[in-house]
Amino acid sequence: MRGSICVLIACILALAGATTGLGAEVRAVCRIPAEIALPCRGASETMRVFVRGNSGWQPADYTMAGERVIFRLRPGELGSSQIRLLIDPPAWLDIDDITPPTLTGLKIDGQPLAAETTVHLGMGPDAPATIRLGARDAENRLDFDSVVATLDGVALPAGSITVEPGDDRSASVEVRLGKVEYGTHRAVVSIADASPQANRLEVAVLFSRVDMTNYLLPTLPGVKLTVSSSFPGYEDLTALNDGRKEFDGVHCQNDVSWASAEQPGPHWVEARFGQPRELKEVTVYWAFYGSTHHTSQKLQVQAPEGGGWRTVYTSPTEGHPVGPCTTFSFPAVTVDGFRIVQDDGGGAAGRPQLMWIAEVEAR
Ligand SMILES: [Ca+2]
Ligand SMILES: [Ca+2]
Repeated sequence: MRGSICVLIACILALAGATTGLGAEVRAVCRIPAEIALPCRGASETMRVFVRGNSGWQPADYTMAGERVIFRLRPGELGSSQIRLLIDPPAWLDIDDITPPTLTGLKIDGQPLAAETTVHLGMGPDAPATIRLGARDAENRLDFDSVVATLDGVALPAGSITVEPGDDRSASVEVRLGKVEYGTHRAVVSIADASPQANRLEVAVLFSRVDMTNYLLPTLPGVKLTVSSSFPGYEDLTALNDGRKEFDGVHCQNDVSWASAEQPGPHWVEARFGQPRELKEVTVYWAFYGSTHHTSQKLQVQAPEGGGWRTVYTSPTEGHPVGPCTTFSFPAVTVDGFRIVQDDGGGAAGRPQLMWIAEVEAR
C-alpha cells in the first residue's frame, strides 16, 4: 500500500521533513518553480520516480544528496500547480492506467441481474437485503481496501461489507444494507484499482420501498386521530393521514402537516382504527422545514391495555437518524389503536419542545 504525503509550497524554498518510503506518493501544490527535499534513507541512485501535473506520468527530475532526494517541481512545464510524485512504484503497477475495473457480475438477494452499473429495481414492500458484485481490473491489481458502500450518500459500516479476493485483479464484494426505511433510495457500491489514479468502478442500485398497507387511510371506517395540543394554525388533523408526506420548500403548514403546541411537557398523537388490528409497526413522516426534517428524538409507541397504556416501542438512547421518515417496529399486538408520545424535550434537535409530523402510517 502506497503512502501519501501532502506538502504545500508557496515560494522557491526546498521543503524537507516528510519521510517517504518505497512506492510512496507525494502530492505538492506549488504555483512557482520549487524544490522539495525528502529524507530517503537507504534509497538507491536507481530509484524510479515519476511526476505528474496536468497530463500523464513522466520521469521526474531529481538528484540524490546524501540521504535526501531533491525534486525540482516546475508547475509551468507540468501545466498544473497540483503536482504528484510517485517514488519507486512496484514493478507490477501500470501507472498509466485510466480504466476502472469491469463489473463481471451482479446479484441482488442472490438473484443474478444483467451486469450494469445502474440498476432500477422499481418499488416493492421490501428493500433489497444484499448486493453482490464481481469486479476485475485488466491493467492492475484491485485495491481490496478501497471498497465503499453508501445508502443515500451515507457510508455503510465496514461490518456490512465483505470482500472476497479472487486473484490479485478480481474480487467479489457483498454488501448487506440492513434496515432500510420506506421511501426512495440509492445504494452505491464501488471498488478502485490499485493505480495511482485509483480508477473506480461504481454500481448504483435504485429502489423504492413502498407498502400500501396502512390502517390509518382516511377512507377506512372508524379511523380517528386525536392530539395533545396544536400549534396555532395547525389545528386541522386531516394533515396527519391525508397521504401528503413528501414535499419541497420552506413552508410546511397545516395543509401537509400537524404540529403540537411548542411548550414543555410530553406531546402525543393518538390513533384509533375502529376495529382490532394486528399492529407491528408505526411509520412517522416528519415535517420538513428550514432545510431539515424535524425528526423527533425521544418518544414511545404505546398500545391500549386495561384502560391504560403499555409501551411497545421506546426510542434508542442515541435518538433517531434525521430523515424523511422513521418506522418504529415491535412484536405484533392486536389492538384497536395506539399512541405516539414524545418525551418532554424529545423533539427535533433545533426545536425539542415541538412535535411536528407530516403523516402517520400503521401496519
Ligand atoms: Ca484499471
Ligand atoms: Ca400529511
